[in-house]
Amino acid sequence: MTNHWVDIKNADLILIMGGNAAEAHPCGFKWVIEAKHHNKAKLIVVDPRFTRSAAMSDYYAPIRAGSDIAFLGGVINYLLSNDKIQHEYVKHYTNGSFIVGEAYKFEDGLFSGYDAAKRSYNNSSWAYEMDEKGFAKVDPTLQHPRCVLQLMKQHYARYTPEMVSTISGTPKDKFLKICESIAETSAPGKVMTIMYALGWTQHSQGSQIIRTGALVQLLLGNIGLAGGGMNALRGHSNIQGLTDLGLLSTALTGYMSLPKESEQDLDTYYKTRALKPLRPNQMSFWQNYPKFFVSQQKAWWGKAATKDNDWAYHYLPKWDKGYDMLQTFDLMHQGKVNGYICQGFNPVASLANKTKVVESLSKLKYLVIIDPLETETANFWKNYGEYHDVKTEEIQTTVFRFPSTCFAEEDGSLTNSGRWLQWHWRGAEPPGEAKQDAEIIAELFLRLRALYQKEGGAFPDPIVNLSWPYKIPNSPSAEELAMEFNGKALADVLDPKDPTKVLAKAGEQLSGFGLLRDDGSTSSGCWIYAGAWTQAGNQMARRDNSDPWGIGQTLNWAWAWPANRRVLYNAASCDPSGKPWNAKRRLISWTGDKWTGSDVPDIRPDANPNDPDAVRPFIMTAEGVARLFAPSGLADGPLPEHYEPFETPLEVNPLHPNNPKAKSNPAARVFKSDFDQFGKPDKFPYVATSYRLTEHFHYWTKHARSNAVIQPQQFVEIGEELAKEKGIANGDTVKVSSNRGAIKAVALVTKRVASLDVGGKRVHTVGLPNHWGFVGLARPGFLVNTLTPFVGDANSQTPEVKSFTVNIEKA
Ligand SMILES: Nc1nc2c(c(=O)[nH]1)N[C@H]1C(S)=C(S)[C@@H](COP(=O)(O)OP(=O)(O)OC[C@H]3O[C@@H](n4cnc5c(=O)[nH]c(N)nc54)[C@H](O)[C@@H]3O)O[C@H]1N2
Ligand SMILES: Nc1nc2c(c(=O)[nH]1)N[C@H]1C(S)=C(S)[C@@H](COP(=O)(O)OP(=O)(O)OC[C@H]3O[C@@H](n4cnc5c(=O)[nH]c(N)nc54)[C@H](O)[C@@H]3O)O[C@H]1N2
Ligand SMILES: [Mo]
Repeated sequence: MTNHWVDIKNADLILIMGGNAAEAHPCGFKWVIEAKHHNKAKLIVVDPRFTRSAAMSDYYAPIRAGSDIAFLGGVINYLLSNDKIQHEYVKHYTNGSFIVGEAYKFEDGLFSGYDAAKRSYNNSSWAYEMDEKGFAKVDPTLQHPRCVLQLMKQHYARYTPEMVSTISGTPKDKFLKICESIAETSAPGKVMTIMYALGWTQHSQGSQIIRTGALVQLLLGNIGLAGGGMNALRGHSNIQGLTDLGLLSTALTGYMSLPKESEQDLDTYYKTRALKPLRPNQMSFWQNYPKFFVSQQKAWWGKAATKDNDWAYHYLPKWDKGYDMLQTFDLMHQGKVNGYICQGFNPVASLANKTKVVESLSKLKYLVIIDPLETETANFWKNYGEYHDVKTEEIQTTVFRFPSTCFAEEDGSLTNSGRWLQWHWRGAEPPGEAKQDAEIIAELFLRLRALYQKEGGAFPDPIVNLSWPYKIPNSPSAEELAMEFNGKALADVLDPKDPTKVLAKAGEQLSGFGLLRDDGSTSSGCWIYAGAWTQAGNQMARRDNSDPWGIGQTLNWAWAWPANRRVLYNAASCDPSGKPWNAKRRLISWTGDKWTGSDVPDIRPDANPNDPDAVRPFIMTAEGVARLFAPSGLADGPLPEHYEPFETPLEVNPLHPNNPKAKSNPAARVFKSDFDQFGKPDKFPYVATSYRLTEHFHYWTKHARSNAVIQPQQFVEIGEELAKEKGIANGDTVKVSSNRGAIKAVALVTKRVASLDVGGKRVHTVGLPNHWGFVGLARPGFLVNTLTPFVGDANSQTPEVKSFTVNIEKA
């Protein structure tokens, strides 16, 4: 989230699209209700199904799964062609005025620089035009034909209301009604918030869908303001913490990234990360990258990370390809993986294309399961009749099971969607032989280290030199780990302006990332968490919910990264002179000599907005402003473009009917063996999507009797029109099949799933709740991921499980 849960109450308009907060985030959804009660806010929901969120909305529109870029691109076209943008904001706070080089082209559905053989882009032609001083050229009048705003106008002119309706199936009048409401928030004092989750992420173009939402918000001037923002509703209670701590295969902590294979030395690595400003006087905050990076290396390798060995840079693996789940299981499928440690993960149930996943696990020598529960993955080798028909005698994989605790049995902090780190205390002792995850990993590490110490091996240094400072080596405590993430001074940290002044004494916990240094004198396991556990103690355990400004800015409740800031880019909540766009929802303002207010300023506190070349609010970009057009950073284009899902009922992409290369995301990574696994519309004519129910949490709660009773077995939702066509009655058993497999379930015939007119066809949707399987107390059944395709988003590699195609028949 750019903002936070409580802040939703400040919105004038709430758009829930690509998520179903009432169902999947029922506790957070109460802030939507608060906004309606206290702020007369309106709620709009756009979803293929009339959901529990839709039931609370003021306006609902259906959409075909996988077509949100067409819808939102149409909103952009509406805003630009009806002059409903926040002019001052766009001019000063976005790159709308930046001039793009002559080499940039968009033709026939492809951006310049496409390499069809590699299915990837070389983005050099997307760069800005530069001046002699090395700054990007701008046209403050926004009239230059190659300035970003003009390029956008041209790009989205194709997204007419008719085209939107053709692609997404949303009736034109409903689409236009929503455009009108959204456009009202272009007034400087009005804000819309966007709440989204997996309905946007789980697509082959998921990152670009989210970007299109952000573009809408930037044109409206809705980012950085209370009640505004782009608000990703995160999933598992600590999935925000997972990404913060760099647990993705190409990430390091605090959104730093693993070196690539082409970056064999530290200087090359810094070159594309510690970027100089692209406009005069901007902060380009990532210039501090070396401070964060060296401090992380010191936390990981302590004394073994020295200036002479480039702070142990060579201990880090170089990224040849991402090892995301799709890649890892594809390698496993090719027989290239011996062992797999599966911690808190049930891929047989949750990953796409169950058959491929089970075949992959069958090729392992060993599989380690760390989980409090019995799972489909732990039992993948067992035959469960028609639900899971495997030949046990042919599977040679050894499965080790380590029972772990769950969150209620341990202390620690969880980071919520609003970036708040909240400390929690254990509610019970772990049962039986269960151990905490940290203890299990510590035991594994200590034994591996002993082996490397004894036997050497190809490259023992990163393992034998790993810093392991915990009091009880086989049981690091949550407190110790939290203090390590925060970071401490390894030598006295001096004030660069006055070296006689000591800002932190050697051995002290640091008060924030401003004290991190690139000379080895500080360590911090995760720079954005610096400030969470200072000399003053555990800031995450704070529980003072006083709200002096009355807008939910409870700065003494827990601790938010970065720097306890609650709303990111909050300097954009003021006009270019530093005055709030809306004084009633004041986050910060310029007092003449400093920034102050109800939040921690997201700008240098003394950065005068009235200076020529003033520091702009988007301090993380080298531009200082937000990017409507992204010259770099995205694999699949500088501006979002609609492409069809890899499985679609349409024969062509209506925007590019004559270019088959531009039918589906041309830069999405698809493995060769999966290409021919995609279904065609003649056999699989219906759009399928999968989703959650409040009554279950993924595949855990089918182990709990009460949940198993309230939602006992797999069902599929279909609309009345499709049911009639197929002769299916409510309660019938039906077979749903894709090109990868079939499941049986009970049909729920409902008015809530609409049939839509798409690309000249009548398109029906089949809705698949996720939660059942063949292990647990609920009625045993099939796994929905038997049906889903093995293809991921071009940037995040998130599998496309929200839009694929199936057939349905009475069983
Ligand atoms: N009770 C409960 N709560 C949970 C979970 C749970 O299992 N149970 N899981 C947690 C986790 S890990 C996560 S990630 C979150 C997920 O939170 P959400 O993303 O909100 O949950 P989903 O139900 O997966 O999907 C949301 C909606 O997206 C819609 N949708 C599908 N395709 C599209 C599309 O192309 N466009 C649009 N506009 N909408 C589409 C679906 O119809 C569905 O209503 O929930 C979390 N909360
Ligand atoms: N078709 C389809 N597939 C999907 C989705 C979808 O919408 N549609 N959603 C996707 C999403 S967003 C998600 S997050 C995934 C979820 O996929 P998974 O993460 O694989 O599934 P879960 O059942 O949430 O949890 C995995 C295991 O973690 C265990 N666990 C709980 N607490 C702890 C702990 O403290 N320590 C350890 N070691 N284990 C613990 C649980 O017992 C459970 O067995 O599914 C994805 N798959
Ligand atoms: Mo999730």
